[in-house]
Amino acid sequence: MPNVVVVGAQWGDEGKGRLVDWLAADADFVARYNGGHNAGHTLVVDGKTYKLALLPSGLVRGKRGVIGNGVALDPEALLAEIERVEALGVSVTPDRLAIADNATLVLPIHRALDAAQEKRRRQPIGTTLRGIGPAYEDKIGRRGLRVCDLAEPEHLARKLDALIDHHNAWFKGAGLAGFTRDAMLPMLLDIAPRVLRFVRPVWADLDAAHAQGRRILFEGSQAVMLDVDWGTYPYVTSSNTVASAAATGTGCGASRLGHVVGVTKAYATRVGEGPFATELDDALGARLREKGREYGVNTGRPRRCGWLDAAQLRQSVKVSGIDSLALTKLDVLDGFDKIALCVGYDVDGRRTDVLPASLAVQARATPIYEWFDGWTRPAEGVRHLRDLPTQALDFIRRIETIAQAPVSIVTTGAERGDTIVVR
Ligand code: 2SA
Ligand code: MG
Repeated sequence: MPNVVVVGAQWGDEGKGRLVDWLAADADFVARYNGGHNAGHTLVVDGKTYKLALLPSGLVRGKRGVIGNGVALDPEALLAEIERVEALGVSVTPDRLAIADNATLVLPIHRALDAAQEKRRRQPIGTTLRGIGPAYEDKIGRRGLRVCDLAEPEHLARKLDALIDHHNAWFKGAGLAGFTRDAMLPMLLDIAPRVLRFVRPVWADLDAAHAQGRRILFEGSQAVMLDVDWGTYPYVTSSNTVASAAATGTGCGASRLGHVVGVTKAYATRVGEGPFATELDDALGARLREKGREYGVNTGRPRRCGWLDAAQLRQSVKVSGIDSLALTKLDVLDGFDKIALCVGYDVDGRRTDVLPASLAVQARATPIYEWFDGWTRPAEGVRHLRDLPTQALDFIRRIETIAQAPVSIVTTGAERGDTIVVR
């Protein structure tokens, strides 16, 4: 069995956490490679609900968890989350969790910058305000602090001073109070030992695991349409979310990624601002939101809802190298009379099946829909493909054709067993 990468094929919240939990049964390691505690992965295991943000979902199943270098790690958020899951009976010890020594740190100054910059933007992005964007900016700007710096107090203090100088110039220009070393250094030194016990060159662990034939499951956060290169820029997160980021974000090597599963809902949601061609800003959208319980895991924000965009999905399939699709929440469409699938766009009177790169042109792209009859009986709880209503099967076949990828998994309910393995 090869390694597997799980990526979101829409704007996030497709049900990756649940899928990772399901696939983790056959994996030895579960590795996060991008994003930070802006992610929200919900798992329900034996009646207990786990809401994870930074920790790899496989930990709950007793798998070894890895936080790769591509993750933006807020050490305070990490320790708080460890405490929360330990209270639910999951033990998080250094033999269960490894954190890359070269991962970038998210600091209180980044949270402050995220909030202040969102407030000052003429067009806010709708970030999660976790400081993720500013932390990645510092990484790319080559002034970021890294996890390994926590082990070198003098070096840490010097880097922190330089970082504070850099950002205080901006705070001052914005008429805001800046940061001092005292606001961060004592906290970092205090928590350093509790973080450092997990810190390792994880690329070497993954290399050894691979050599021993162990299986690695790469758990993507956010989704292709939020990728800083491939998403609806600038309404994106600040990391690469596509499957290839699993290689750069863990150090495992591009040739070892294995099979890529793209996760998509049977409809579409988006949280935060930005283009969303198939959005239903009406009673149908509200119905999807209520039935699908579409509210942010971390922030509680109501998610925007709309029809599935198979043209967008094909783009995700291509740029992320998705081998097969997991189609989630099919049951949420139960009871709808008519169901639409976007198969392309009309832009200025011309048909295209490529979502244009330009935000200005995206705003003028109107969806071209194909309509499907609603199902005559519910898909909820169905566990075999043959038991799905024929209308739902037609819908799935058309998604495969337009998106140019086979659907390998379908989920039909909240329970772990409500999962159909297609092939
Ligand atoms: P950021 O905070 O800089 O990454 O925000 C930039 C954009 O990326 C979106 N984003 C997300 N979209 C969906 N789900 C995410 N995780 C949480 C969840 C979000 C929550 O699973 O529900 O609790 O609200 C996530 N993380 C980032 C974000 O909305 C911005 O559009
Ligand atoms: Mg989520």
